[in-house]
Amino acid sequence: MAIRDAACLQYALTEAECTEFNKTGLLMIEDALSPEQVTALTAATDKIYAQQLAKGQDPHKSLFYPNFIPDSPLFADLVDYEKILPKVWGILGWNIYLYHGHLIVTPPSGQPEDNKTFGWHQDSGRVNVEMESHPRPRLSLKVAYFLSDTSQPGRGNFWVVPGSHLWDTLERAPDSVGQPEGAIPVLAKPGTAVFFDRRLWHTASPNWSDVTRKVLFYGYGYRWIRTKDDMTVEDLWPQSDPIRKQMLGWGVNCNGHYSPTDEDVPLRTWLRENQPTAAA
Ligand SMILES: O=C(O)CCC(=O)C(=O)O
Repeated sequence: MAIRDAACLQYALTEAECTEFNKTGLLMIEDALSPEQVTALTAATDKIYAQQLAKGQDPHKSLFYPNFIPDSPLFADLVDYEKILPKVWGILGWNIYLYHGHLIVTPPSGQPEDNKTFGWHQDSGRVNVEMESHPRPRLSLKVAYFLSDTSQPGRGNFWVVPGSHLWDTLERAPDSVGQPEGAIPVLAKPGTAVFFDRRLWHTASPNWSDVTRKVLFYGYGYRWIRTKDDMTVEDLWPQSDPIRKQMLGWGVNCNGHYSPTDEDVPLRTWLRENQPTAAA
């Protein structure tokens, strides 16, 4: 369900959630998706995966599939999902949109378990080099919806170093063996939404199990940040309500990304009426 009336504020970011996210760079919301939603989203994901396999995708390698929102109305419905978007604006404020989205399917690797260092990184590439400040600015976050069961390690889990969002560098284990100190696998059941700060040092990991991992990633950032994939979502604008349209990157003109008018940011108008403390 999209953002319509104040009922969605039952899912507003709580003080405890805010403290947790600020402290660790991470927030897990279990059962954000119902089992029925997980089943339907999994079917939509499987359809894309089958198409990509038919096009030559290696069945033992991860499928990284950006710009997936236009592929199914079910994916578009999560852009302004009432259980999640209130927490996103609780963290970032109202001048936001979906700057990036990708779907990842991680099949069993078919390889024996090893102890090689994973691909640790912060999000946003050159932003981390070219922006002067310490700690780095938050700018964006991702919400990862887990469709498959990664509640046990070894299933291609998302890994993080909690609290590392305030670090500019990550000390890696020597000789590319082992994981950095403090690193943990995120143990997420199907239906869990995992929020992570873009600065949090994180990584994917190999899937040594026989359970194919499926995750949907939604990246929210300020409206003055450029899209990070093609985001060909313009065709969805006409049938979207104003807040979803804002999330899908609509705006009056370029200046409105920096100095938004009320028309640019219907979310601010909605907040003025329904959650004035968040409208500032
Ligand atoms: O696939 C994963 O678990 C990690 C995804 C990731 O690194 C990202 O979305 O930035």
